[in-house]
Amino acid sequence: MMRGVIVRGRGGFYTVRDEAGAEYVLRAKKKFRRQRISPLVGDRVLFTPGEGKEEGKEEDGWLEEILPRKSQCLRPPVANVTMLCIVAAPAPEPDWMLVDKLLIFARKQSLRPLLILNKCDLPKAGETAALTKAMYAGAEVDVKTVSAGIGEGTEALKDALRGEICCFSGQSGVGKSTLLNALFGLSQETGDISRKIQRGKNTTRHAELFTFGDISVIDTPGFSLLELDEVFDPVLLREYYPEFAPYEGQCRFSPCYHGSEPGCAVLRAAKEGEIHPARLERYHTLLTDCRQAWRERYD
Ligand SMILES: Nc1nc2c(ncn2[C@@H]2O[C@H](COP(=O)(O)OP(=O)(O)OP(=O)(O)O)[C@@H](O)[C@H]2O)c(=O)[nH]1
Ligand SMILES: [Mg+2]
Ligand SMILES: [Zn+2]
Repeated sequence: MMRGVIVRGRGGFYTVRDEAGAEYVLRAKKKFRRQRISPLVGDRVLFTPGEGKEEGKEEDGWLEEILPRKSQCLRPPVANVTMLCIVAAPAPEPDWMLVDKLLIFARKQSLRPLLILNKCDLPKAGETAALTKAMYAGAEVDVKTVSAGIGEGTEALKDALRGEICCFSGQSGVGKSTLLNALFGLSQETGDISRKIQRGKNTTRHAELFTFGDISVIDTPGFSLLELDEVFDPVLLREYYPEFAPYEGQCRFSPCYHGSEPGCAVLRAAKEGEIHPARLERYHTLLTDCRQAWRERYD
């Protein structure tokens, strides 16, 4: 058997690249379906290559084993990534709730988050960058400002990606594919926003892994809806907000959800301008959702 990594999957066939860079198209053994395991882009696998066209018959190669995953995402569906690159831009209008959910998701999976603000060539970019820096100042996430269009900030971004397996995620139209094209000289299809809205579709349809020296990147289709996958005790939600950490243990009640409890140190800090009000407001929305899901967990 040979060893490789899944770089893309389409209609039941998986393309696997071996260590030497050769690609093989494989079918997954039936046992995966029985075990309810979907092979994912990024999976490290063992496989048997096909026999090729000998005496008129072409034999498929087989995906035999999926090696243990270091991380797993369902949306986008990828395995073994180490860094979650959350891409946003002045246009389309940023969905900050999606950014917050992706940050929580990254922390839950122990992925390094990186917030990339693309399209800094647009007139509104200064305003978006200022808002981003204000909202995420205490959130322990690096923010990189770039333009795939004019090539600004791309070298610094590349340096931030070194040694990582980076999943590019975010809304459709923020420029994930354009950015990867600019960074690595790829020629993936990109699409303008007005056409996307008309068609209501993504330009990128499938996740795909690319490797360049010590950087691996996965381009994924954009999305706007993200459910925090599993139901968890709402008291844990606050742990995904590093800006709350300095105030933990200082609230009147213990545990405190930092919801609307009197004597809450986090609410006080927000009032004093130490925590951005919009970020806290979205936390409260998520807290409400999380509490409801938790109450209904046995229904
Ligand atoms: N002005 C400007 N436009 C950009 C920049 N980067 C991308 N775009 C444009 O934004 C549009 C969307 O780019 P894509 O790369 O297709 O976006 P995507 O995030 O890959 O979208 P999906 O594949 O649908 O998820 C295209 O018209 C790009 O030309 C940039 O830095 N500046
Ligand atoms: Mg794309
Ligand atoms: Zn509190």
